[in-house]
Amino acid sequence: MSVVTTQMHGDIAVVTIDNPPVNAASQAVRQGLMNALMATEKSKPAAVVLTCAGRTFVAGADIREFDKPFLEPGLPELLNAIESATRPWIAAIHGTALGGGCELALACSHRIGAATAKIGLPEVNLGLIPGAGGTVRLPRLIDPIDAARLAITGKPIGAREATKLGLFDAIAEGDLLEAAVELAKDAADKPMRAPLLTRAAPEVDQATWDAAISKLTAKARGQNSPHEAAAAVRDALDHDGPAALKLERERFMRLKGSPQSAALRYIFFAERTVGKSPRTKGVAPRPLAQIGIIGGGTMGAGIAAAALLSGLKVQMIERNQDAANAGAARVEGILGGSLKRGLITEAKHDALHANFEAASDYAELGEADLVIEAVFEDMDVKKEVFAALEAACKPEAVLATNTSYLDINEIAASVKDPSRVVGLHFFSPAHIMKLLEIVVPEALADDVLATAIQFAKIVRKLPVLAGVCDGFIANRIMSSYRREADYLLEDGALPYEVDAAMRNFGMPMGIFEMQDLAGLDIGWAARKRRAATRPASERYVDIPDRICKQGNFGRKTGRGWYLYDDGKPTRDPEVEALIISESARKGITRKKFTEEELMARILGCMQNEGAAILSEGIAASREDIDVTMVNAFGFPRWKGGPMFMKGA
Ligand code: T1G
Repeated sequence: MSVVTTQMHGDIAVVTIDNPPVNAASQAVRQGLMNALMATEKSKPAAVVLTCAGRTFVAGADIREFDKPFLEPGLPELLNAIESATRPWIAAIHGTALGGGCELALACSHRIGAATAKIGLPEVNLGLIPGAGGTVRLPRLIDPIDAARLAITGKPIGAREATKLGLFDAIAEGDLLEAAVELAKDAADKPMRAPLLTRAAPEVDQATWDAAISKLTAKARGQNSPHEAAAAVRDALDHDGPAALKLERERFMRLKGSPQSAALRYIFFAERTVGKSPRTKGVAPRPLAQIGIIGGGTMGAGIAAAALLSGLKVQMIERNQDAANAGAARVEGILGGSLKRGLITEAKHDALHANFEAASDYAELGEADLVIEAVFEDMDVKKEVFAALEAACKPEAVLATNTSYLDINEIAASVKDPSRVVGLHFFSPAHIMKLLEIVVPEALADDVLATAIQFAKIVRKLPVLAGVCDGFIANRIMSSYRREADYLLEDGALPYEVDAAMRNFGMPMGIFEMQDLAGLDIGWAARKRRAATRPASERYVDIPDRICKQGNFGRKTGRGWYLYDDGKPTRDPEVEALIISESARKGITRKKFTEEELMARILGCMQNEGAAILSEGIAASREDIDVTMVNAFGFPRWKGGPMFMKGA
């Protein structure tokens, strides 16, 4: 059955694309559209409505075709043909018209959106720029600075903004198709609009342009595509349509062959392959309506907010009512922030509160389907909590721990039915960070695993399955990164050099800055906890302990690895003297490292730890590791992840 069909609605031809799941502009879709265009050019309907079946208008070119041989008709050729049609073409947009979908809509003479429709040019997220006229047609339809914003940020806009900017002609009040047919009839009675490609581009003075572009590309860090998108739109302003189209295509093809685009396309699909397990095929998850959270601290409140914002009912339990009230206040702080930023309405904010209660009696949890503990990171405390949960909750309730390194097999063994215990490791702030490590203990039941994965979907988290070990995937790799950075200090580097190297590599901040932010006392407590089991043969760097013993824990004490006189990190000569004296005390001749050497040492240790994680079966694939590192610690997406960089 063709993925493109045409029906007549009176004298309006309605062309429908039906290519699930997102109507990507595959070769079959492009060929189907070309055939529909040829046919309607012959049959001469009054006008044509272009619509899509399923959940969304065309969400882009088919990314899966990028690494395959090119297949005619190409999207640019098809869009030029549609734009030259002798009758009006009306794009009826619902869902998300993205990338090639937005460009297809631009090739049409009119555009009408459902009220909930979104439209954008997210190609930069794949290391690309629009490759079928988006950077040329858009600035000829809307303000060029707004056109540049869509191309550079990759962020879609809603129907209201699209209409305000002139990208949509209208928003459908009722049924989208009916409204589109009415618009088509109206357009049929009017002179044809001049194709965008034939229109002169507006003038934008260089100073205004430069100021806008530097703001829009400020967050690009080491990613090239936002800058390339800016240059492509500038080309569109400086050349006529056809010439600009040629320049855009050349730029697109160059980027499509770039390592950054390969990495970004890899991580795009990697994020859609993780969180699946053969164990849960055909296994129904348990019900998930009522969630219990034990602990109202930062993590507990963040998890509660994430669950509330996803429509779940939440009960927070703390050790007494004062602590419960404090936890509730933290949850309100988050929800109030969402309200202030316009992310939720007043009504939604109030409805969320109606779904939330904070108490101190475990007996309140009798109806909870899933309870997540986020209490103090101490095994005895956790076991007490699980014993209380076992007594209070219904037997089919799933019991989860948010521990970031304790042995979940041991926690599970402390209850009668260990098959109901799973790890749900959130990253702080839990209502914002996308990654959720689902830690799989040995005794876990398949339907409990399915329930954990379903929970991740409901709270819109990115689930990665991890085996039980110290630190699971994320913190285990970061611990190896931290150890290697300490070794580098003894071997000759200074904190600011290591941090500068890793910032230039693309990390959001250096490891020493990060530790100062989190508090050096956290790592110190972990090292003391592991002291008894640390292999005597393991190289141990005393420098961080020496800093902690002086009571210097980072930002919160005004100094740690760095000094924080006015809140900004500056080099601390006493720390650097301590580092140099430690090398001498250990008889190490310090050496000067280049930035590349520092990056290589750290990337190498991440890759070695990742290889061990794979060989131990803690992670099932390199995608699990790369998705974790990109989403938990800001490993540069445009590099794909430490394991992608290592090669297949
Ligand atoms: N091509 C192929 N498959 C795609 C796809 C695409 N463009 N977009 C999504 N999928 C698959 C995805 O892999 C998953 O597959 C399923 O659809 C559901 O996706 C010429 C060159 C549209 C907002 O960058 O942002 O056009 O796992 O899980 O959360 O200038 O998908 O089910 O087998 O993400 O509801 C530009 C990318 C392409 C949009 C839906 N377009 N997609 O999100 O579902 S380049 C994009 C998304 C381009 C032109 C250039 C999201 C979504 P499976 P999902 P979702």
